[in-house]
This record gives sequence, structure tokens and C-alpha cells, in this order.
Amino acid sequence: MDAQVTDTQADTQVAIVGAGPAGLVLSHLLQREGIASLVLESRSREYVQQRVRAGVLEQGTVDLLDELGLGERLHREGLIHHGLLLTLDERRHRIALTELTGGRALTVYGQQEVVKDLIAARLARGGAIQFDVEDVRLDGLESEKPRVRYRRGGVAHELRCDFIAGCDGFHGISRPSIPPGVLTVYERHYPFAWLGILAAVAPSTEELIYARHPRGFALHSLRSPELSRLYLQVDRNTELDDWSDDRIWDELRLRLAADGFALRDGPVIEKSIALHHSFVVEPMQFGRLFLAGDAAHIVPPTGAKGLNLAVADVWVLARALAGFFRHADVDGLQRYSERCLRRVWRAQEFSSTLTTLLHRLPDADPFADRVTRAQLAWLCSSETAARAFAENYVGLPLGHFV
Ligand code: FAS
Ligand code: PHB
Repeated sequence: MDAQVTDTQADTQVAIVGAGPAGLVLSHLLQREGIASLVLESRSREYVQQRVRAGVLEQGTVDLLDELGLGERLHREGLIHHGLLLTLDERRHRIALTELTGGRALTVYGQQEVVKDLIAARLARGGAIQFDVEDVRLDGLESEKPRVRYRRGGVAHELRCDFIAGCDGFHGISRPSIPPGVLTVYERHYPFAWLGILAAVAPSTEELIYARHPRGFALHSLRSPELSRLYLQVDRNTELDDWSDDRIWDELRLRLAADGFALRDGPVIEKSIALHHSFVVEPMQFGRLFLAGDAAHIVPPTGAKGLNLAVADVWVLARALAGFFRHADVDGLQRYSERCLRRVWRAQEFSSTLTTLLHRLPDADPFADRVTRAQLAWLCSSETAARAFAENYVGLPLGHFV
């Protein structure tokens, strides 16, 4: 039975801070194990369900959503992809993802759609999610009964629990609640960002196009037969006002150009800037607080890993918590960070390498540029190189690193 917050004090087994992909998938996984949880979310349900972000789901993520009985709309509306296209010097090269990985594929399905499905199903199954919470504070992290204090509708609440899952993203309260000196931060900033648009126009391609161009990177992705998702490399400090819709489409047309390709344009219904940042904290836990997803790590979106890493973290955490509550086994909890970080660093290497290969680097020297071209030529000509790329891109099974 999940926590029912009927008064200012409540108890649950796992307090989950954040209702993004990490927090919501964790709440479903814990319910499957018969473990009570309460999700605390600072934003409204409407806000989290409309937030446009990621779009590519690895095979492992789709398989897990299916296991949880959450894949019905995803399979009805999602787009299955068996390959992707690289454009180098206006020449397209296809990476046959499914053929190279023995049948694994990608599914393109917007993160906001995943979040909608997760919330609806969690509530329908009697799950507890508190939206619009404020002033979340974590206490007693090293005790056996940590507490989460928060306010909602002007009323102060205290939630006593056995564990806290910090799934509150990069700007959340969980990571900063860990005392100074405990965490080691590893990070890299990139001298560019992505300007992303969601456009009410049929995609001009059936498979994703990643384009390396002297003017900068461009990506053509999709959301549905009527919706396109596209990205442009822009300077880190660019402003959305610098980019009219016409200027965006003109630049995309230049960078995505290739023989026989015509880019369809249409009304831009959402526009945003996403900075590129690699970030990892070690360890991903302190006492009875466990960090998962963007609360613990950020990857540049080039490798389409962010959401998928969040899901992989909570899959490891749910197994560890089940071991504790069922058998008083603490091994999984003690090894949580070690197990998650193997996948996190694999994703960091893949994402940062692909980002460097495909983006125009302002200070790239001619030698580095030639080396990059050689790496891309090798990727486009060697089945071994393409297989390694494909394995990283579609993702390794959730148990691979555990
Ligand atoms: P999230 O950030 O999704 O969720 C955290 C939740 O915690 C949020 O709902 C937040 O409101 C809530 N929260 C924060 N502080 C709180 C507090 N104090 N109390 C309670 N709740 C709190 N990844 C890709 O793979 N491809 C992409 O194209 C891509 N584009 C992105 C664009 C942007 C602008 C951003 C920010 C990220 C993008 N990402 C992309 C990465 C993104 O998809 C994340 O990896 C994914 O959302 C991670 O999920 P969570 O870890 O659940 O964190
Ligand atoms: C998306 O469809 O939003 C998307 C696709 C591929 C990426 C990043 C984002 O690498």
C-alpha cells in the first residue's frame, strides 16, 4: 500500500523526490516489488507532462516499459527505427542499427508522452504522487529513518521513510543535500548548445539524420507522422530571439542538404536552447539517499542517452531495494553507485566522442579536423566500427553492467 498523505506526518518505505522519468519509473518498479513509495514533485502535473525534451528510447527502456505494462500507447504511436543516417560533406551514410546489433532497435517517442503514460498508470494503480510541493528538505540521511520535509498548499509535511531516491534532476535539492567533501565531480562544458524546435510538419525523413557541416551540426528527428523534431548547433550564449523561424529553417536546409533531399518546413510550436554539458558525481549515494538520473549525471544529448540512463539507474536501485526489504541484503545498496557508474561512463564516452566528432569546434586546429574526418570515414567504411557505434547507440541490455 503506498503512502497516503492524510495529515502532516506520513510514513513510507521509499520517498522519491522528482516525477521525471527516473522517479516515475522507480515508483512503478517498487510497486511491482510490493514496496511502498511516495513521489514528491515541485511542478504541476500539467507542467511536467508538457515539457518537451528527449525522444529516443533504447531497446532496454522499451522492454522495461513493456514489462511494467506501460507500452501500449508507446507501441501504437511510437516510431520504430532500424537505422540512422550520418551526413558528412553532404553525403549520407546509413548505420544499419538493427542488423548490426542482432535485432535491437530504437523507438522514437517523446519524453513528455512517456511521462504522461507513467503518471496516468501510476495513479490508476493507486500510486501516490504529490505535485506542486515546495521547500523540500532532506534530513537524517545517515540515520535508519531519514525524513523529507516539504510544504504543499501552505501546509508543512514530514515524511518519514527508510530510503530517499533523489530523482529531482540536475537542479534538484537531493545532490546539494549531501555534505561537502563527500562527492567528487567530473565535468566538461562544450562551447556550443542546441537550439531545438518542435514543428507541426511531416518529417522529411523516415530515419534520424545527424549532419556534420562546416557551419555546424544539425539533427533531424521525428515525433509522429505530423510532428518533426530538429536541432541546430548554436553558440553557447545565443538567445532564442536571435533565431526567427525562417532563419532556423534556412540554416537547417543548408546543413541537412544532400542529394535528393528536400526539407519540409512548417509552424514551429516549441523552441528551446539546451546547453551541452558532461557531468558525473561519484559516488551516487550517501547514507540512505540514492541519486538517479540527471540528479547524478548529465550527458550531451548527441548520443540520446539522458533519459535512458535515468531508467537504467532506477532499474539497478529497485533491485537493490528489493534485496534489502525482502532479505535484509545490503549488498545491492552498497554496490549501487559502482554498478550504475559503469553504464554512466560508457554513455559519457560515447556521447562526448560523438559530440566532438559531429560538431564544429570553434578552436579546432586543422590536424584535429583531419583526425576527426578519418574517424568518421572509418565509421562509415568499417563494419566493426559501425557495429561498435550501433551497440552504443541502441544501448546495452539493462543487466549488462550489473
Ligand atoms: P528530470 O529533470 O526529467 O526530472 C526531475 C524532476 O524533479 C522534474 O520534474 C523536476 O520538476 C523535479 N524537481 C526538481 N527539483 C525538485 C525538488 N526540489 N522537489 C521536488 N521535485 C523536484 N535527453 C536525451 O536523451 N535527448 C534529448 O534531446 C534531451 N534534451 C534535453 C533538453 C533539455 C532542456 C533538458 C534539461 C534535458 C534534455 N535531455 C535530453 C535530458 C533529459 O531527457 C534527462 O536526461 C531526463 O529528463 C532525465 O530524467 P530525470 O533524471 O528523471 O530528471
Ligand atoms: C530527439 O528526437 O529529441 C533526439 C534524437 C536524437 C538525439 C537527441 C534528441 O541524439
